[in-house]
Amino acid sequence: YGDKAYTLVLQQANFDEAEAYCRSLSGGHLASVHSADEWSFINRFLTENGNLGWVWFGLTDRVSEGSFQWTDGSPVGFTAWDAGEPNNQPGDGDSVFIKLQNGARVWKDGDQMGRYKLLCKSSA
Ligand SMILES: [Ca+2]
Ligand SMILES: [Ca+2]
Repeated sequence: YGDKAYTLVLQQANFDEAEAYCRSLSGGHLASVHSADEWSFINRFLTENGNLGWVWFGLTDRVSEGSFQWTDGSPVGFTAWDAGEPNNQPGDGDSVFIKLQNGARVWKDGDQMGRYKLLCKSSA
């Protein structure tokens, strides 16, 4: 989408491992999302690649509880939280993953040690 490359990694990792892997790509971080159009693109991408849910992307409030930031440092604007999220659970709900439920993808904060697949965004 735009001038970025998106890479889906099917091997499961915790949030830190996921971000570290994405940083090994040129200009890479766990994916940030900045518009409804980009979110639609990511939804299509995950649908076409195994109809995946349970995927890490780049949102976290580990630095300051309750203040979510993208790991690539870009400003937070667009969000697609599930109803009732973020609820800072489980744990502190430090890191956010994409969940597929009832045929739609939503954002949920969860335990950063959870092991999920990952979506990176890097320079094309
Ligand atoms: Ca939290
Ligand atoms: Ca939660």
